[in-house]
Parts: sequence; structure tokens; C-alpha cells
Amino acid sequence: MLISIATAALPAVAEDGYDLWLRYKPVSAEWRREYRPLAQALLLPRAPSPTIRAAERELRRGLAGLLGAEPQQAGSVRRDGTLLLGTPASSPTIARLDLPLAQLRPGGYLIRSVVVDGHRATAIAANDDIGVLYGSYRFLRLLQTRQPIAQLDLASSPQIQLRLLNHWDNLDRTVERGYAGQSLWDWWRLPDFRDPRYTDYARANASIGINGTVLNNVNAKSDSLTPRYIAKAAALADVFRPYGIRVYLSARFNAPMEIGGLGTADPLDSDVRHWWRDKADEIYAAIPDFGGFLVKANSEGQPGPQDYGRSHADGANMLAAALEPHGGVVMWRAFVYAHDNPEDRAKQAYSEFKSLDGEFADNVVLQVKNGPIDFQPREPFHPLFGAMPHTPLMMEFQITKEYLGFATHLAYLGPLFEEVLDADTCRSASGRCDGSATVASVVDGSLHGYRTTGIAGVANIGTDRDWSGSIFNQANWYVFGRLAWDPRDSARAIAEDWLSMTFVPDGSFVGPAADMMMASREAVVDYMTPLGLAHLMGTGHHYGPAPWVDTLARPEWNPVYYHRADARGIGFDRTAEGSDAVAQYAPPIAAKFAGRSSVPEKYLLWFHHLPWNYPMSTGRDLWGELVYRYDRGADEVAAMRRQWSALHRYVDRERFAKTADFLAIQQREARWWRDACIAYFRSVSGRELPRGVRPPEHALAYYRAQKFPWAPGH
Ligand code: GCW
Repeated sequence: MLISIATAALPAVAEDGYDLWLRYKPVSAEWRREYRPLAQALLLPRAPSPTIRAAERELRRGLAGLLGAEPQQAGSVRRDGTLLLGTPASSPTIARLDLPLAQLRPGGYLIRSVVVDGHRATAIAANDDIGVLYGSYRFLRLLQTRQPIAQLDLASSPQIQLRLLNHWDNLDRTVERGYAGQSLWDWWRLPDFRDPRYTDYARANASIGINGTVLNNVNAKSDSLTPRYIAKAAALADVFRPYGIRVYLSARFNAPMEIGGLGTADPLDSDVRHWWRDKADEIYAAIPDFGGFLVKANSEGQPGPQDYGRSHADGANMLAAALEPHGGVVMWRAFVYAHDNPEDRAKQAYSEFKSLDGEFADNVVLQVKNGPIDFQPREPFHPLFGAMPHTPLMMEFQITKEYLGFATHLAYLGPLFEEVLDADTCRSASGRCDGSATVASVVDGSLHGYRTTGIAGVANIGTDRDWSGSIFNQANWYVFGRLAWDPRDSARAIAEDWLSMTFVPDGSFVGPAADMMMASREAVVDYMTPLGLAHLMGTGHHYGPAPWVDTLARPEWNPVYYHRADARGIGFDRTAEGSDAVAQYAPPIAAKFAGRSSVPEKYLLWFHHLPWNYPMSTGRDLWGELVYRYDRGADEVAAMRRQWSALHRYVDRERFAKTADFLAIQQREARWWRDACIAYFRSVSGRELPRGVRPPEHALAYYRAQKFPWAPGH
């Protein structure tokens, strides 16, 4: 008695975000009365695998938290409210139910309310144990989001096979473009010390269906392939295995020279081929389910096959041959551009890879960024999607917000991912834009019948207690996983689930908070790069505005390369009169993007160079519209801040305050972006500010003088 009084007197434990969306806070008494009778006992397969054990642990933990009581262990169905877990092969009870499991893909699950021996039960069934684990997380999500569970009949299968995080983590624990502390991987103390956090990382990923992780930066070090580091990766693989997560490594192309003592890394050299085969054998001996290699080659100074006059296909196929006997894949990145290539940077990946369609080995997948430049707040979809019917293409999204205000700015990426996945490539069999050839249909393999399908997200995870550098950045990890599972899911619905689980499943909170999230990415577009502008960020670190930079060695590293503003106008002409990048799209899209009046306004200056007085659909001229958008973006952040303040009573103090502080930073920085860009474009255009518009706080020189040598992630 004394103890419970003492406990009750303790202040509520602060929430720091560590639990992510797996908080399992108690439901109300009313919901408990509804849920409890349906989740009282757990019937597991007789010989539970480590994966089934993980499902059991999660259900126990989740139900204990949500309902105040763990389910009892059952040997058979002897009472109502038993949860039946398993596959037909592992559980005679599941087998007897004769469920329609044939419709499921690997990893898919079925959750159904059934009657067994006269008792009500809920089957969480699949054809494989990992499906049972995914189904268990889904069952918990139903409770977390307060869905009825009495009459369940739902089936779900992942639509994409490889659902991967890419960590740009270095061996010294710095993270390229990482804004959430150090790398989670404590390489130095591995393999002996296995931080319990690795298990929580695996739980979080499994809860959203992520099934692979590339541990090291694509700007790779050969050391990752030495025996010492293979042993460290193997330890992580051991932790992740029960959760269905395979490890992959970024491979440095000239590793045979750097750590193998060879004089070349030529992919057609037999010693080199041998070296990689032996290396693959060595890795698989330590990690039997190793996933494969991710490779950045001949891009931004990384070594690659072109150093030896060989093609990307030669390089990829050589590695593929080494992995093939073990079932591994090569994910070869299409993010290439060269400083000595005068071609529009937006065209270079397509120019390089399109002609190689069909030249790649069966276990090679090309990994293509969502847009043709580089993870900007907005880009049109990459023209390679739909253009390589004979080569599986996988999507690369960036979850970490290198170009969207780092960890501090609240920008929900669901709408960005959705906009890309829903885009119609118009590469349907009929050539019509009938919505049947979306980017999602390329990536999930349905359009071209790809044998391997995949999607990768550059992780935003680090050692920060909240994992992602801010509470709302967790939503970007979450929505990536959910869209990887089903690229046709809705960003809004996913945001609502995330809000319900991360904060509280109360419509009066979830509705307004989801509105705020859904508007947030567009706000960033407006205050950074409206109307199709891109890459105006500070040089190198990409923090803050620097549209004036024109001094860097490589032309395409300079913001002026992208906006091309001068006294007459602004924008990059990518029509036939300009770089003709439009021609890389299917003809109907090319025609749409090429027309000044048909191009969607959001891509206007991506494809067109226009005079400052160009008349816009709003009745303003281009200059006036640009200023208006910058204002609108900054105003939207002010509105987000007010919105968040109004929600304070739904959120615990620590997470509320952190988010509120970050929104204050974002408001200040949105204003900075707006002011600096308006000051700069006014100086180039020589135009006056439209009437009533607030002048920038400082003169242009002030903004130009800002320096950030210690910005994170660089
Ligand atoms: O987005 C750019 C980044 C680089 C990154 C590169 C890439 C890993 O600025 O930091 O390097 O793209 O994707 O390879």
C-alpha cells in the first residue's frame, strides 16, 4: 500500500521520444472493457522461432501497457479472447482454420476473428514467421489507434520486396547529413558490446515493415570490408535477424587495391573478380543472410569502373557475380554527374544509364533518387522511372532533411513521397496517361514485371534520445516504412496513425495536428525554393539561403547554376530551346512540361526561364508571385506555431516544449530565407518590392556575410 502511494506521488515521468510510436500508453476504461476480453491469452506455435518470440514479447509488452495486463500463455484454445499466432506449418490450430493465406506475398499477414472449439479467438496468421511478427504489430496498431477488433478480417502484404534504410554512417560515428547525434553503430565497441538500443531500432523498423539496412555511408571506406569490421556487422546482423532485417554494406569500388593489395580494381580483371568472390564468401561465412552491396561509383569523386574505361554495367555485374551464389543483390546507384560534363546536371543520370537498359545481371537493381537533381524540397520525378523496362529500378528517398531545414524544421515528408509515387510517367503500354504507369507501379514492379523490387530511405536516425533529432522527424521514418510497404497508402492517413500512436488518439488533436503536418512541406518549398526553384542552399553544408554563390569549382555546385536569374528573368530553360531535359520524359509529359501554360506552376522555373514580368495565373507577375510565395511560406510557419500552441493540453511537457522551441527556430529561419532570397532576387532583377510587402530586415550584404563552418552533418 505504502509503495503504491509513493508511486502515485511521483511526478509523471517525462517523455523524451525514445519510445517512438510504440508507446503503448493505457487506453480508457471504456476501451479496456472492449479490448480486454478479446486479448486475454496467447497461443504460440509449439516450437517458437526467435521471430515468433519477438512477436510474443511485443504483444506482451504492448498489451500490458495498453490494457494493464499481459495475456496468459495458452496451450490450446480454452477460453474466449485467445490470440492465435503462427503459420499453417508451425501451428496445427492455424492449419485447421484453413485461412486464405495463398493470396499473401512473403511477409504478408492475415488477421481474422474466428471461432475455435466454441471460443472466440483472433488469428494472426501468415505463411512465414516474419508475417506473423508484422501482423502482431498491426494488431497492436489497431488498439493504439482505437479501432474495433471484434470482427476482424484484414489481409496485408508488402508491395515492394526490399524495404531498406540507407545509413550514411561513418566508421568514426559521424553521419553524413545526419542531424540526430552520432551514428547508432558503436563500431569501436562492436562486436563485443551489443547496445540494447540495436534491438529497439530493430523493433521500430519491424513495426513498419522495414526489412534491410545498409550500415555504412555510400561514400564508403574499404575498412568496412576487412575481417574486423565484417565481424562487427555480423554482430548487428545477429541482433536484427529475428526482426526480419538483413544487413547490407556499401562497397568501395577500389577496395581490392586499398585492402587487397591489387594494382587495379578493373572489373574485367580476373584477379579483381577473384578478390570480390572471395570477399563475398568471407562475408557470407560470417553473415549467412547478408543482403548485398550498395555502390556509389564514379560519382562525386568515388572510384568506379569508368576509371578503367568500363561501364556501370561492367562494374555492377562483376559484383553481382560475386554475390550471386549466395543470393545477394547489388544496388547500384544512378546518382552520377561529372564536373567535366557540360550537360545539364538534371540530364546526366538518364544519359548515362538509359542506354544500359537490359545490360545488368539478374541480381542488380539500379537505385534512383526520386528526382533528377538531389533531394530538393520539390523536384519532378526522375525521368529514369518508366524508361528502363528491362532493369529493375529502386527508389531512393532521403528521410534525413539535408535540404529541408535539417532536424529543426518541421517538414512532414509524406506529401513529398506521395507526390513522387503517384506521378504518372505516362509509360503505359498504350502510351496514354491513364494513371496506370505511376512511379509507384514502376517501383513495385507491376508496370514492367521486375523480378526484384526495392525502395530505400536515407536514414535520419542517430544517438539522440528521440532517435531522429526531433519528435516530428520520427514521422518521416514512419511514413517511409509505411509507404515502402504500400506505396499507394495515403500520407494523410499515415500521419493520423502516427499522431495517434505518438501522442494521443483523439480526433480533436489528430485532425489539427495532421493539417499542420500536411501543410508543412509546402511551407518549406515556399520559403526556400518556390515555383520550381532548386538548390539555393548554403554551399557545402546546405544550411540556410545562399542563392548568390557563384564561386565554386564545379558549376553545378553553385546556386546560380540552378536559378539563372539576371536582370531579365529567372529559371532554368529545360525545353528544346534550352537543355532539352524535357525530352527525357514520355512524350505527353515532355509536352506538358515544355509548355509555359501547361507546366504545373510548381515546376515552372525548373523547366522555364521567364521574364520577371511574366503574367501568372494569379494575376500577379512572376516577380510579384515569387515574393508572394516567400511570404506565404514564412506565414505558414507562424500559423504552424500557433496551431501547435493550441494543442498543448494534449501533449506531455517535454515533447511539447521541444517541438515549440523548434518551431520558433523554424519561424526565425523561414523569415531569414524569405528576406535573404527577396533581397538577392531584388538586387539581380532591379525590381521594386510590390506594394505592402515588408522589406527584408537587413541589406543583402548582411545575408551574404553569414558563415556556418560548423553546421552539422557536413
Ligand atoms: O545529396 C548529396 C549529398 C552528399 C551525398 C550525395 C549522395 C553521400 O550532399 O552528402 O553523399 O548526395 O547521395 O551520394
